[in-house]
Amino acid sequence: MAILEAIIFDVDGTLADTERDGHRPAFNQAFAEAGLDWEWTVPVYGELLSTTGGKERIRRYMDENGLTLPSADGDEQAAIAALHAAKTRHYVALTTGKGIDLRPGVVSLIREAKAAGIRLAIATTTTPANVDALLQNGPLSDYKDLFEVIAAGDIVPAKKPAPDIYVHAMEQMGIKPENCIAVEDSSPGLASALESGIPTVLVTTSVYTEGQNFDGAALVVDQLGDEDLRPINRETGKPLESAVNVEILRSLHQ
Ligand code: XBP
Ligand code: MG
Repeated sequence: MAILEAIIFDVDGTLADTERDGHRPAFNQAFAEAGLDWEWTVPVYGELLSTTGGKERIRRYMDENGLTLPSADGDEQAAIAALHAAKTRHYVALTTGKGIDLRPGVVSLIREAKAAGIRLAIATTTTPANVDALLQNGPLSDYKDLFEVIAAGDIVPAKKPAPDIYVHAMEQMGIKPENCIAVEDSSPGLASALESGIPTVLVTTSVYTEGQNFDGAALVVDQLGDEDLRPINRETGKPLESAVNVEILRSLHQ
């Protein structure tokens, strides 16, 4: 029987609800700064989220709406990259300024797992600077000591739902998929983790992902929960006996 040795966490939607009030306004600020009249409303952004990665999302929006970006030398990909760099600047300012709270139960599960000798890593589509901005000032400000690998952004060319980011994280750790659990919030994230060979995926649904299909997940709950907020099992509609803890993860993994 495989032993649970590591937990690999997604970031956006999983550690914090960053999409609607973090990434989305940062994209809109970058568009306004560039003199574009593009506006990603809450529902429009929800549609666009099925394309992971900010540059890829901008490209999709342009293609679907017949839009172009002015570029000095005709290099549209460079123009997208520049627009996205501005978006990252706005996201970093937004998250390091007023900040975005981590979701309930995230800090306690990470600390409990670390104390139990379980290895921790991150596998995310988002830009590395965004992970730093989200975590550096909050209750996981020692995140560089907690997570032994932070696999993020363009380190792999194919983003979720491709398995590459999880494969990359596990290669860096020198660990086998059967010894890992992934924690995700979205169906592209679930697909990425399963396709990488990780058999056990816990899904904590987030603002934009509540209605998605999570076939193949070991457990789908609305949140990790804490003493006051028990997670609701989406399949049964009933609360778990406690917040998601290491004991629950070990039994899921078996
Ligand atoms: C997260 C994403 C990211 C962020 C923006 O997906 O799709 O693209 O929305 O990040 P996941 P960048 O949680 O599945 O990793 O703009 O930095 O690409
Ligand atoms: Mg996510």
